Amino acid sequence: MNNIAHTYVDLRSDTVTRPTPAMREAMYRAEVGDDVYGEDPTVNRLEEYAAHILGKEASVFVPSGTMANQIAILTHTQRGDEVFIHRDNHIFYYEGGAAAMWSQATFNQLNGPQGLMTADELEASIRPRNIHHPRPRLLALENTHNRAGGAAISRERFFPLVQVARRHDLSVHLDGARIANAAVALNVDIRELTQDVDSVSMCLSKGLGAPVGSVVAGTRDYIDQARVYRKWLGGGMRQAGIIAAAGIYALDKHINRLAEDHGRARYLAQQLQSLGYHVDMPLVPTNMVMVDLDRSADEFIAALRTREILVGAMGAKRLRLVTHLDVDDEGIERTIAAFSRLF
Ligand code: TLP
Repeated sequence: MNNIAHTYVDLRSDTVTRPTPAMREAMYRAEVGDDVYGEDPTVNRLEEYAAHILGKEASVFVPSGTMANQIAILTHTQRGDEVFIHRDNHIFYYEGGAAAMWSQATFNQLNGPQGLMTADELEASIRPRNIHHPRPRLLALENTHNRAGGAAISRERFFPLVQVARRHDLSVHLDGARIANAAVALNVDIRELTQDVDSVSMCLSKGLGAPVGSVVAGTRDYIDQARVYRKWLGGGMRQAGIIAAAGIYALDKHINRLAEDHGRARYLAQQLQSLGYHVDMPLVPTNMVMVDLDRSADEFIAALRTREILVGAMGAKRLRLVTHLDVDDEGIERTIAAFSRLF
């Protein structure tokens, strides 16, 4: 496994990207201070820059996307409050039940195609204020939607949900781990996709290529409170400018290039389809390709691994392939060749 990064085509996730030489140079040169005292100039710069990109007053730098989402929920809710969420959202599906431990919110799981519940279902699930019901408090959205195949969701499509939330006095949190992918795929400014929500989390360590780090953004008051929860969770990171510098570099240089990853994913999807594979394409795809098999995903993954291609499972018979900074055209061709031998 030692040489995986160099010899394998690693399509398991865009989290596997390694910092480029230029990003490492920016990290090497970063000015640092103690961020828990608010004195790390590079972290402060990243937080201002990320807030600007996300169209919010302020943001806070945190170690991971999971911590970003958990802090966001903690900041919006009181114990027992109700969070309306699609059952396939990362916060519900992949965060180890963390909200049950930290915010102790109640999760009302909704369904609907492409990672979105319908406005009617949301409306119908919000119960009147009554001693028997939890306090309806938060709507949680995700864009791009991971389990829905990396679907980019346009404002037009999620706005009806925000309208329902507003009518019922719910706040709205957006898990925007890959919001930059969504904006690039939809050809809109990131702010068009964040302007309607109260808080947004964004990962620097996925397609954007930083080694670690996420941000949560919102109003200044909201972020002041989020900083308290970051400390509670042990997310205060001291001389974090070293990694914040990578985040600044990523925001500067790696947003527009996401279009390349999307192009490679599209090409890969087309080639796999023409080999006879069933590829599940969302309405607006980004950097993910979901392949539905008629056999066990685990066995298929093991066979691909012997050909030095790494992919992930998204279900018993479903594969996920994710393109990113460290996968080039040659890697895509090697992947197609490996799939052609396994059909
Ligand atoms: N997702 C990972 C796995 O956890 C599934 C991946 O490989 O895609 N929100 C979304 C939408 C995510 O996809 C992820 C990571 C997170 C949050 C959490 O980020 P981290 O891994 O930094 O805690």
